[in-house]
Amino acid sequence: MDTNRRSFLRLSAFALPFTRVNQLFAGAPAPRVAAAGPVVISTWDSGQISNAAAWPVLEKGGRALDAVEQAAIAIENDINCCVGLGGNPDRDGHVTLDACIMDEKSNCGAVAFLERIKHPVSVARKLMETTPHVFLVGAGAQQFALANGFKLESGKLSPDAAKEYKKWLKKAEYKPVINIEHKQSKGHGPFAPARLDNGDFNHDTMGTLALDAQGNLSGMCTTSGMGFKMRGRVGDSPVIGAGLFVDNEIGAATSSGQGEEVIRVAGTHLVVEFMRNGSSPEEACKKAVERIVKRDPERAKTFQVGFLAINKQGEVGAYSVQPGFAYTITTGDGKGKVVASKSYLS
Ligand code: SD4
Repeated sequence: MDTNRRSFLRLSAFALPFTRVNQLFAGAPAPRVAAAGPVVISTWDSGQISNAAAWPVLEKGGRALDAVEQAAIAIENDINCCVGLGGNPDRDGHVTLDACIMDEKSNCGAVAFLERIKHPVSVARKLMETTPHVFLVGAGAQQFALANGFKLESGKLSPDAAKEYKKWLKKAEYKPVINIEHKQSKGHGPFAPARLDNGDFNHDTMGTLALDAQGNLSGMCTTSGMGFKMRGRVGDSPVIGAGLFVDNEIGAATSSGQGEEVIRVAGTHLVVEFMRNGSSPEEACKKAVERIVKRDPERAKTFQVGFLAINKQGEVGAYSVQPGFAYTITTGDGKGKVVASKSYLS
């Protein structure tokens, strides 16, 4: 099995190849849940790890905000290609993390281009709760984290990431050269490839949305971003309105995939606005995907974007550009169930 596969596939009793998961749940109706009960949803099948950490908080009547933070911490602790310090590095060999969090009062916090700090989501929450600001990046974000007691980690790549980086360096022939961007206008050259060598799309960001027993919504999004990205590149994940948006009157949305495409349309804000205008979560995600595809239908064949949403009634839905996107829902019995998303392309 390729080292980039989500690590839960290696660890979990649910260890099914992803295509099998698709087959199992393909065509399953979008689950609807009672407004009174808590529910948590996370992107991808690896959302089982996040939901399992969020559920105990919700089950005890805890706050959605605490639940989504626990969801993030669990996946940031896991060694996988795409979230946390074990993820794939940028093209210069450094892992840089992006994360954000948003609560039921539209408080939000975000960090981006953060290095050597294990839990960017908790730094984002600290920023939200203790400062007047919502977004810190790079050295400033790290300085803030250290000043607040977060530990500086070694910066060493995980064995999987080191191996993948070595492979990528060979293929991309990447040598830091001034203005290399202009010299490589065709293909990816030294840039992040849309797909990894095993054919998987180059991303698996974790976005989690929760509705608690009090009927309040919160969300988070955490990622190491596109593997082998340009140094300093920030995607949609930490951008409020792109990778995550929560409006406690209406609903919440998160995204995974090619961040640049999501930022261009303020993707998750758009999904929530479609819900405000009467769309179900799935319809709202579909309309946002259509907005992205419309801009350049030919190019849309080359990338993946998936949206996941929940409304105030606890109904959930997803939609993606390409097949293969999935989400995990946990409610009622506390067991995470993986659901395949419908997609624009087949
Ligand atoms: C980004 N949306 O940085 C993220 C990519 C992703 O796992 O999904 N990463 O553009």
